[in-house]
Amino acid sequence: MTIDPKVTLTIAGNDASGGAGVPADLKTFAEYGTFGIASLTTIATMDPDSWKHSVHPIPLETLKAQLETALSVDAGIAAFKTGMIPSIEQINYIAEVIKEKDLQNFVFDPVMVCKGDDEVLNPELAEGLKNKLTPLATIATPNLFEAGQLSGWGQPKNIEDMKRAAKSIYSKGADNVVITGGDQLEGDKAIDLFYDGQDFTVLEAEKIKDGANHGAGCTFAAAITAGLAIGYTPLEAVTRAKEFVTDGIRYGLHYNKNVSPVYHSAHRLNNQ
Ligand code: PXL
Repeated sequence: MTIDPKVTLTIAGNDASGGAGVPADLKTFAEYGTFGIASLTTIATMDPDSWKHSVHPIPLETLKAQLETALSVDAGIAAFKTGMIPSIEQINYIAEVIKEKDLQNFVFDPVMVCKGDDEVLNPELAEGLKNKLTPLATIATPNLFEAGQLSGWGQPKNIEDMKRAAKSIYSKGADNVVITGGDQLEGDKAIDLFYDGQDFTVLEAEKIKDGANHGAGCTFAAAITAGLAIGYTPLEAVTRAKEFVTDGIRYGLHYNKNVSPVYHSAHRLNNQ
């Protein structure tokens, strides 16, 4: 038997609690049968009592060395994603590498804020994400807050607002946009909106009461990445990623009094 896995790469931060960031990405990549590689941008740690986040950026030179290693894989990178990026220098460098190496299938998760923490990335970084990485994205995956920042229209409150934001982000150069409303919009459905420049598709799932949603955004974007790597179309990748993350939220882990992350293996275990 020959097994010839597609290679997937994440350029993101380590969440020391294992639910979001690189741990979410690598576990999700493995669930899809892809061979995951990570280049770390930063490390996020959480105070056990207050769950206040601290970020510990990785030096630019160390990110460069990791990417050199990652990109030396003979099979090539079938698809990749970005997550938390702690500095404008790193954003600029990552954008340069994507262009120089002509990397394909880029899932751009414009991480600007962590759940459970009020600290939003500084405005300079939001501008960098908007101007340097959005134009390169195959699929951009902002949540409502991030869609408001990338579009400049403020946080969408309903599907019409989401459509306007998606069009704006598309016009900045992303080939496809999926805005994750998650459980934030009114009503009993968790709603995401996909836009490919022509058609809007509303994706619905049941809102899960008390669901474990820490890391849901990263996991969703990682599942889309792996889906593109194994040949799904953007809409197929997004649709299946929503099923994947919905099971992760439903069967998530009670980590401690502060946080409940999605369980990245739940979709497989629930469908065996
Ligand atoms: O969920 C956003 C996120 C992304 N990346 C890292 C994180 C978090 C939230 O905690 O720690 C590394």
